[in-house]
Amino acid sequence: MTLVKTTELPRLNLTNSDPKALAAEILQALKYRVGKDAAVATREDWLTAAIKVVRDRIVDRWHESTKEAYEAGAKRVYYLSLEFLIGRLMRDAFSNLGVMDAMREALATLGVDLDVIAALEPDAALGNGGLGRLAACFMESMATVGVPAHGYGIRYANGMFRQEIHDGWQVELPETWLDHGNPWEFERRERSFEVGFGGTVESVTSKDGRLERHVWKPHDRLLAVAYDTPVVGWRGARVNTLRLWSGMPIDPILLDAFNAGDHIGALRESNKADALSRVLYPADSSEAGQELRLRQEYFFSTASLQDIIQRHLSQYGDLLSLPDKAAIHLNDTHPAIAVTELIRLLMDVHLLDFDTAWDISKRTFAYTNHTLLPEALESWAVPLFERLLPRHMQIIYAINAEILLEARASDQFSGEEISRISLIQENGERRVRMGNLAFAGSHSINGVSALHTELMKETVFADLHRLYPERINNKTNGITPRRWLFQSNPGLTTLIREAIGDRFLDDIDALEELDRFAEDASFREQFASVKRANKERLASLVMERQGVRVDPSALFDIQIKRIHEYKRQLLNIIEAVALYDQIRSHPERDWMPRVKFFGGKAAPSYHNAKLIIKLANDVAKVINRDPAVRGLLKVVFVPNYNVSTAEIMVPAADLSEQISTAGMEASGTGNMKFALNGALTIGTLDGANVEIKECVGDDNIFIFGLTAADVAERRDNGYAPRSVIEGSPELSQALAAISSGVFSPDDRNRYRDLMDGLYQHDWFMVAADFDAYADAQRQVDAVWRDSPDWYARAIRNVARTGWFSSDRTIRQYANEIWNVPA
Ligand code: GL9
Repeated sequence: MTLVKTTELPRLNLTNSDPKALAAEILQALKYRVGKDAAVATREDWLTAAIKVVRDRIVDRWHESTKEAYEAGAKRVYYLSLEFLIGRLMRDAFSNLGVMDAMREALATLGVDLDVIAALEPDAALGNGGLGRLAACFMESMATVGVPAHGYGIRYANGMFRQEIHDGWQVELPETWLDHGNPWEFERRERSFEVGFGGTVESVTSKDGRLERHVWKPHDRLLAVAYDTPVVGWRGARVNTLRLWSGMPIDPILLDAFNAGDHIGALRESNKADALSRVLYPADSSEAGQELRLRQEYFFSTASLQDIIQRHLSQYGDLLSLPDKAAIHLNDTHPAIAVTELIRLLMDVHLLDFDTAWDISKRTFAYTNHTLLPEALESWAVPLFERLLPRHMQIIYAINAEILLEARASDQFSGEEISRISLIQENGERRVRMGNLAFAGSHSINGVSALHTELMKETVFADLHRLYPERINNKTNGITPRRWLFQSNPGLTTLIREAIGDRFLDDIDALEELDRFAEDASFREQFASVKRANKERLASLVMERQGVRVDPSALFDIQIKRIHEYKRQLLNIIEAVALYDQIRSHPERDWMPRVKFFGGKAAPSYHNAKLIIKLANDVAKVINRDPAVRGLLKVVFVPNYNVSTAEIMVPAADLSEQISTAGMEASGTGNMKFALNGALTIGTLDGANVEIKECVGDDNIFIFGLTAADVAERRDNGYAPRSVIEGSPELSQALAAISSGVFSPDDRNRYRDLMDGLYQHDWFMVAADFDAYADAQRQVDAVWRDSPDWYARAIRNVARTGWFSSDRTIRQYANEIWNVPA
């Protein structure tokens, strides 16, 4: 094992944070709050007790923060997101409060190892991937930069599924993160709101026959109950609230049915309510389009808005000032229904007229778009929408009339363009377009990287952008350096502190001072030994979990993210196969040992994605066993990739794979985590890779392949993958091997269709980019061979990627969208 020094992060001046006092408190908590004696306590009990002791300190800051914001009459930010991919909270909270080492010592005196209990904490996996993780980073950054904010979402009882690999195939199992209770949350039964579905809309008219208002009489009704989790900023700067809603029946049991002997039917209401917050849809960048999903979206949107309105009214007494005191942010279109719900509440409950309600709405909402993939742009069939939310359908027609009138009046749109602006898609089945609704109802619409934002203007929102040209703006994504550097890479954090001091802990831009250490040979060696220790940690994990041995001195090449054709794990696997051929045909060459790691989940209904997982495992099996490879290449698929696994894999990477088809990855955030931890990127000019390249400099990144413009042009001009494949001997050989069953001797046709797809259409341009990618990989080998140069480049990556902190992103949202100080 490589020994790496780690130093504790600066402590906060908290009362009673010396280890002795903490140990006594932990024992108290164990006894009186968990109800256990130390002699019989399980490790989970110790975990709960330790968390409760720190949680008490968080609550103190929480109340102070809330009170400060209230007394100052501060504008609040409400972040509505169907996903929060939080991961574990203990290390985050302990570290941000500066009590990590004190707690470690305190627990040690009680015979408890902090690292052991930390590993027992389940991941809160209330999200699919990048979009949900971004929401979690944003929550931490808002607390850090001092933005008073509430996150609103759903408290799924079953989060993202657990992935097992059986014989190379993905198997999905339910994730039960609440099994041992959740020591972080506070249930707020008193904070519950009614949610309705279906039914009819009645109009109330005055004596003279004028329409006064609409009254929606829902058919189904249930309650949304709040559960609050405090979110601590760095050094306890602020504590904000993540409020997650859980479904509850109004009548837990239908007694008449029960007494009549219908014991199952008696629980009908209860089951319906339960279903709303039961499971996270595991669809990634694609919509299941199912009724339950729309119900979930409305459920959490209405509860959140009722909560916001109640808070606003109790402080300010009227709703005209709502846009001055509340910024409501729509994280993708999932909460877009909130636009119509706010208007409904303002009109039907608070008796404002449509024009006023519409104006308040536009000044209050802002919307972030996270993907251009057409299959991910939500839309709902009009009959379904009308049946579940009849009043909202009326409001949609009213909004549509407004915007189409504006479009017509502007005299710049053809009939076809106007039909693209409409909230209702008319060709084929009539559908409500949620992206257009979110756009129309918001004053700001942002993309998540410079390239993505430009493409938004040119493609999906071209017409709406022409109608409202001041609305689209860019906010390049970011990641919190607390979780993704300080906590997950303590070795590197300590090394940086020794080199440039502590300023970067509070001002990440100060990382720039590390740049000159790229030229310092002794620093490079220390940097390499930190990386080595992180790689050993990953090697042990893979050994423990999978019994696979990997050599930490090999280049660790890592692609971890959802499995999707546009992310092109397939390109990477095919390159591995080609490399395997080369190593066998040219054993005399000076090959650099490499381990290719893969990790990621596939949407359960996504056939090709699941097949790609199987292929990675099949290829791994053959290559890893072949003595002719002499350990020069290994392929490892790490099962159940999640936030906690990322925290171990990211710091261990030498090479970060960011190889999506240009124009398709909106931003990416894994790319930022890797660069900040000193991995070099091999990637296309896609998403935030473009900006990473600008920050780190062309020499410190491996860029290859078609640009977004090239891809569009190739697609327009009739791209013929077959001739490309035939022109590349390495590629043809690799495809032929996979297609003919070299890696699937038990089912030789397993990959035939997948490979045929590449010959026939190759929508994702795997063939078109293959040679450029393989060349870039050989350049990687060349730089890796010259190891001081490699580490110099790695150090420059760390030094130059502070800009990708989510603190920077959040400050931009605060200043340019929300109009709150930060
Ligand atoms: C995504 C984009 O695909 C990513 O490129 C982007 O970094 C994140 C955050 O902005 O949003 N959009 C999207 O639907 N997902 C993203 O990751 N999907 C998942 O979260 C699974």
